[in-house]
Parts: sequence; C-alpha cells; structure tokens
Amino acid sequence: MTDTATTTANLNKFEKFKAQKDGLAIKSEIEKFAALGWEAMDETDRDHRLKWVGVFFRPVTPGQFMMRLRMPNGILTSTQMRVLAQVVQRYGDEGSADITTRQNIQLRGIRISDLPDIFNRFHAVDLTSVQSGMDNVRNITGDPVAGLDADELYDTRELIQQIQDMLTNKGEGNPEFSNLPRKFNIAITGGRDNSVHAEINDLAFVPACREDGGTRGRRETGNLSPTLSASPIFGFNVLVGGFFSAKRCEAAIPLNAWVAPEDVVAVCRAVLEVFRDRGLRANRQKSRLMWLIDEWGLEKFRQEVENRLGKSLLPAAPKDEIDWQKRDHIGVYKQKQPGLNYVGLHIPVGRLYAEDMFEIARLAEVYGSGEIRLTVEQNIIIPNVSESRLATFLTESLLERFSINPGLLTRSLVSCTGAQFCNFALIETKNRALGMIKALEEELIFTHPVRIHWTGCPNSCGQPQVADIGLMGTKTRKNGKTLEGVDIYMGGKVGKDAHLGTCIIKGIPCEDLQPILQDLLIKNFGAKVKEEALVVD
Ligand code: SRM
Ligand code: SF4
Repeated sequence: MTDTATTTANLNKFEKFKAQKDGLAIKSEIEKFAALGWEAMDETDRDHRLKWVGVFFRPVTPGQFMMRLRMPNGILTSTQMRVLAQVVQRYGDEGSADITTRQNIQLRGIRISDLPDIFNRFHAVDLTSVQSGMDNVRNITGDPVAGLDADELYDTRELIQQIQDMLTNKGEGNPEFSNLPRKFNIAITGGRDNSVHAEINDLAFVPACREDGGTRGRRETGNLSPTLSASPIFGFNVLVGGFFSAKRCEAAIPLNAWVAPEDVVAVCRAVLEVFRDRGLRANRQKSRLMWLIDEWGLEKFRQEVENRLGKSLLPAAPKDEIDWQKRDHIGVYKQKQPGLNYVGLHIPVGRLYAEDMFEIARLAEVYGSGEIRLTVEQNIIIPNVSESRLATFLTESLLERFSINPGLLTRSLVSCTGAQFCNFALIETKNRALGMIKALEEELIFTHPVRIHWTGCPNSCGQPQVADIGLMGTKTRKNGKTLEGVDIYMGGKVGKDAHLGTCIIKGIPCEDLQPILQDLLIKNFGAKVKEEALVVD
C-alpha cells in the first residue's frame, strides 16, 4: 500500500474505495457474484472493482458486461481465438468482439453468471484479462511484426511477455501494481517505423544504438558486466509521460536514458514504483504520470527512477532508429524466414463476431502456424503462410470481407467503441465511421491512404490526435436543436518524427460532415472527385 493511500480522510471517491478493498480482492468473489447476479451485487464491486479482472459493467447494456483481455505484443494463438469465439458465441446476436487500439481484444455480451466458467476456459489456454482496466497497466503494445520483419532491430515479444508477467504475476494478478494513481500505458518497439505510437504512452522504449555500447557508464555503476565491443550496441531510448485525457493531451518526452534490453523490465518496475508511490492521487484529472513529471521536473523524476533502480541510467543515445514511415501491414509481405509470408487482413473498425473468430482461427491453423497477431489499427495479421499455400489462402471467402486490399480510406480507418456500448460516448462512432468512409470512397478517388480516426468523446480512445483527420465526438447545436457532432483534428503524424495533431474546427453536426470531409480530402490529401460523381452533379 502506498504512503499516499493510507490516509483516507480527503481521498477522492476512487482512492477511497481502493483503500477500503483492493480491486484484485474480488478475484476470490467471482463465484459469489455469479450466484448473486449483477442486480444484487454491491455497486462499487460491480461498476469498478470488477475491472481489476477485466470485467466492465456497461450501463448502456446492463447485465451484458464487456471483458477486456491482455494480449502482450498483440499476439494470440488459434486455440485462444477459438476459446474467445466460444465465449461470445453463446450470446447469439448480443455477443461480439472488438480489436482495440492497444492491440488487444474485448468481448461483449458477457453474463456475470458465466464468469467462473469463462475464467476456467481462459486459464486452460493461458489467457488472462487481469488488471486490464482502472488504475492498472494496460495491454503492453509491441511491433506487430516482431520476429517476422527482416529489418527489425530487436524482437520485443519475449521482453513484453516478461513485463506482463512481472506486472500481473504471470496473469494471476499482482497486488504490487494494482493500485496505481491512474491508468498507465507501456509500449516497446524494436522496429523502425514506430508501429506502437510510442509518443502517446506513459512509458515507451524506442530502438536506439550506442556506439560505445555504454561501457563507461556500465563500469562506473558496476551493476552490469562491461561490454567491451566498439560496434554499435542495441538498446532503447526511453520516453515518458505521453497521454490523452479529456483535460489535456501530451506527447511523451525523452527521459534522457538509454536502456539495454536486459534492463527494460527493471526500468519498467522502477518507473511504476515511482508512479505508484509518489504519483498524484488527489485529482483524477491530474493523476497521469506527466502531471508528476511537471510537478517535480524531469531531472528529479529521473533521479527517483535511478534510486528505485539502484543504479545510474545512461544518457540517451544521440538518435533513435525510428527512421521509417509507419506501415499498416495490410496485404501480403515476405517474412525474414525464407519462403514464409505474413498476411494483413483489414477488419472494418475492428469488429468481429463468433463465426469470424472461428474462421480466423481456422485460417491461421490451415495456412499458417496457428498464430494470430493484432495491430493498433484494429486489424489482424496471419503470419507464417508458406509460399506454396499463399495462393489458395487468398481465395478464402473470409478475405472478401476482411480484405488484403481495401479502399484507401477504409484501409486506415480506426474507431473507438462509441455510443453503442460506451456510456461516455457523445456520439455513435463505428457504424457512422463505416458509412461515412463508404460514401466518401464512392465520391472520391485517392492516390494514397488517408488515416481517419473517430473517437466518441474527449477521452480519445480512438486517438484522433495521431490521425491525418481525427474526429472527436461532441454535442453541438443547429437550428435550436442539440445534435451529435464532431471536433475535427488534423496534422497528426505517425512513424518517424511523430507529432500530435490539433483541433482545427469545432462542433460540426455529423449530418453536415460529409461535404466538409470531402473538401478537406481534396484540398489537403490530393483526392479527386470521381467523374461519375461530377456527371451526376
Ligand atoms: Fe479508453 C476509458 C475503450 C484505448 C483513453 N476506454 C475507456 C472506457 C473503459 C470507458 C468505459 O468504461 O466505458 C472505454 C470502454 C468502452 C467499451 O465498452 O469498449 C474505453 N479505450 C477503449 C478502447 C476499447 C477503444 C477502442 O475501441 O479500441 C481501447 C482499449 C485499449 C485496451 O485494449 O486496453 C482504448 N483509451 C484508449 C487510448 C488509446 C491508447 O491507449 O493508445 C486512450 C488514450 C491514450 C491514453 O490513455 O493516454 C484511452 N480511455 C481513455 C480515457 C482517458 C484517460 C485519462 O487519463 O483521462 C478513459 C477515461 C478514464 O480512464 O477515466 C478511457
Ligand atoms: Fe468511450 Fe469516449 Fe473512449 Fe470512445 S473515446 S471508447 S466514447 S470513452
């Protein structure tokens, strides 16, 4: 328990209920809740503490819960996908799943009475949903083609699994990290294209090489065996404090630290301990890591991390190795393993139904190695498809819906959950986003993809600030009526030299949006009106 959380007198409501009973404590009460039913449960357990095991009460669909898994580096097996499919299948039309903007999966329709059985099924295939919501570390993102990409500098898969194991006690739940001041996002990439949006994470590790291998600093601290090679040594530069919230959005800033791969887990632990024990807890709008860094200054924060680590951090390498534009991985690509390909399927706004999930599992087994990967753009990659099977794979009927060659707007579309399931939402997002893209693609011709992100409210789960065009839900007024509308963001840049976009127009009613988007696409992204559309005009 933290020093800040022990005095309960002036705590906000969240700190108070966490101090009364740790969220993870409800792990042992699942059977009881299942027997009791959601209506009879204690409301704090139901609405808040269940999130510590990844179970989210949905006021929009009371009685039908959402379950958020953990998918380290966005990787799962066909067996795991099949279990997830079985879980949502039992809810018929009310069951579905979403691929999230953190390379993860959420299930819908879940009944509380089924939780004991669901957790048993998860356990049997090494799936966990623990600590995936509330004041915990979210899914740890990594390069979706880690271990497949011939140009990657470091394969992050094992590292990310180690961090998840440390944070969650191998998926069983770890009370050491179950009472952070607020949510916390970690990303690690060993690729060259910043596939994880490092800049929007509380803690990010980006590839960076040191010419001297850091031998000086290492000897001085005496904690690691010195590396005497003069050739570049691989490691990561560390970024801290990136986050989006309704109140404030910030890109992560350099910690001025370079970390060898073998030290990444320890640095994660040290940063989290500082955040847990010294992070600001009074006002939840000011509790993310950046607020602490603001209060202390970067130097003091870095020093505190070093104190926890028990050794000095080396200064950052002068430059990182993010030197590519971001790839979307949709289509067929050669792997570094000769004769093998990975195939990226476009999943419209990340939405899956049970039959899709069974089918994806089948395709991964028949044509690949049974592995399935997820991207932060809410799409799927099936790796390890051999050259000899590729042509047949591409004739599979699922690829008519989950295309390897979607339209240039469709291809990059991202959307948060929105009003269908999220009670924070100010607008409907996923279906509207799909309808709008279809209409725009019918009218316009594009020469390159344009990344459009929809988010239903200022919490920014759909990351409008990283998009070419970001649309953030709002309420607006027209002719004396309140309508669903959007604030429009532009200028988000991803990959090399990533930076956040900003709001350029506020309060456009959704019903008036299409011509405005059309105009923006023509003026800023080289779109042209199709001749048929001109003729009709
Ligand atoms: Fe988020 C809260 C959905 C990624 C910022 N987010 C929520 C809740 C849990 C609110 C709720 O209880 O209804 C949403 C659940 C709706 C539902 O039923 O699905 C929700 N967030 C999502 C997902 C599913 C959006 C998606 O469609 O992909 C993403 C799940 C990721 C995961 O697998 O864990 C998701 N959320 C994000 C991101 C993007 C990212 O991480 O890259 C952000 C902005 C980045 C960040 O956090 O700094 C984000 N979500 C928020 C916030 C604002 C946080 C803050 O500091 O104020 C909230 C509200 C909160 O935490 O109080 C929030
Ligand atoms: Fe819900 Fe708002 Fe997040 Fe969309 S951005 S999922 S509407 S909290």
